[in-house]
Amino acid sequence: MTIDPETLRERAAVALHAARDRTRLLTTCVEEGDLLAQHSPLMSPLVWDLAHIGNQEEQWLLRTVGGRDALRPDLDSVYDAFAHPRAARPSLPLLGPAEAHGYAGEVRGRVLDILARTPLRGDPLLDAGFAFGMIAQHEQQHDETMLITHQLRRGPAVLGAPDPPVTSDGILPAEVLVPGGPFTMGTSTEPWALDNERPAHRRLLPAFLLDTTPVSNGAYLRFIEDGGYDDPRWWAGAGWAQVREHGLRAPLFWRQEGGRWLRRRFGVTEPVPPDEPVLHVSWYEADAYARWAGRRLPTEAEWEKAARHDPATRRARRYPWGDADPTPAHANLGQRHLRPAPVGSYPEGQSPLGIRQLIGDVWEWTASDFLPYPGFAAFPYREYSEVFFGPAHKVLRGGSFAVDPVACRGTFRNWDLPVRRQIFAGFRTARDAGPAAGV
Ligand code: AVJ
Ligand code: FE
Repeated sequence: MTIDPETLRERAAVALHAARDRTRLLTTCVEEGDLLAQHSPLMSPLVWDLAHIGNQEEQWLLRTVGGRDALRPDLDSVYDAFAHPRAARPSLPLLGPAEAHGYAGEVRGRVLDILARTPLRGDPLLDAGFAFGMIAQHEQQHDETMLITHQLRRGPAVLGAPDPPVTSDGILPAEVLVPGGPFTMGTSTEPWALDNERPAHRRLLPAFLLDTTPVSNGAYLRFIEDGGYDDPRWWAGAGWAQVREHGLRAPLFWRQEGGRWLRRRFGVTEPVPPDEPVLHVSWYEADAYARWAGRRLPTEAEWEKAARHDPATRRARRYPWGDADPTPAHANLGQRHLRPAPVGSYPEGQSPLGIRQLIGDVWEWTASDFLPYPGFAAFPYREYSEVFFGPAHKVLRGGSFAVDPVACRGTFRNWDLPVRRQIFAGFRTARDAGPAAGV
């Protein structure tokens, strides 16, 4: 299917505008001091993200796509994520808040002019407006990163949003059988898919059972109350050392007071809601829970088959509900709500087999290391994905309430270190079906 150039241009412009609206909100709702501060050594100051967003857009859209002269070549090294670890960024000669806003705005003005003049074909960077889509996704990814910084920030709430709508519709089975057989993983046709999602390839999986919903806080509490954090049997690799060294007892942002579990969420402390997906757990915590429950994390391939494969047509779709872009009825995405919806929500977003909340709500840790697909080619730069491939990073799937639809789809792959807890990550569990379940 070919999309006409004006529609592509419009889509790119809409995606860039939406990202900037969110960036502006996240960087204007706090005082200047809070933009410059480092709220956690795990995160950049918010002003770094803001100017880095502008600098990536300058490098890719203004210089590479537009062929224009550099606006601020002196900023490239300051905002190079590989040159400076996050903990070192506060001591860089950063643009101040007003300058950073001015810089990002200046780049954007020129880029919109370039977008209006550039043919969106004839080159892999231009085809279907890929570079514009890539930069819109980059900005939205940093908007999620900045929301993580907001969650780590101490002090009164500055962000508000309505709770997700109540959409659960009765009692669901705990798990769903995904029959064995081949399916198509990855994509060669999604226009704005990033290099690590490509190319489409066949995989064969034996039958498995997958949780219908993400694991809830209530279920996770049973693991805690059963002494899960005191029993080395459940913990893999460096997970037990992390538990001991940091005295972990519960997900990040939780604390116990008078026998009750409370959690801090964007500046508000509240009782832990038992029916919400558990959030702010490391891969080690997810893996330990699964082992305690007599189960395991799904592999990345299992997750994608559950999310994309349509048993009726035996084709891979873009989302669990089909090929249509997400609407608010399908999934909790885009920072419309600042929390996941209760487990069992979003019946309209379920997969053909009835699996819920695969897209949105919480990123889901998988058992898999972040590795290239057969036929992978780094594009357009090695530092987006390739340098992260290997056993150090685990794959997360499905997106959270904090990620925009432009950077979330059935093929989208996220990754992080297995110790990380500040990201908006939860999980669901799986188990082998055994030979009886068949193909
Ligand atoms: C894909 C979310 C792991 O935030 O480090 C942002 C995205 N790449 N800037 C990250 C990214 C370059 C990346 N993740
Ligand atoms: Fe970046």
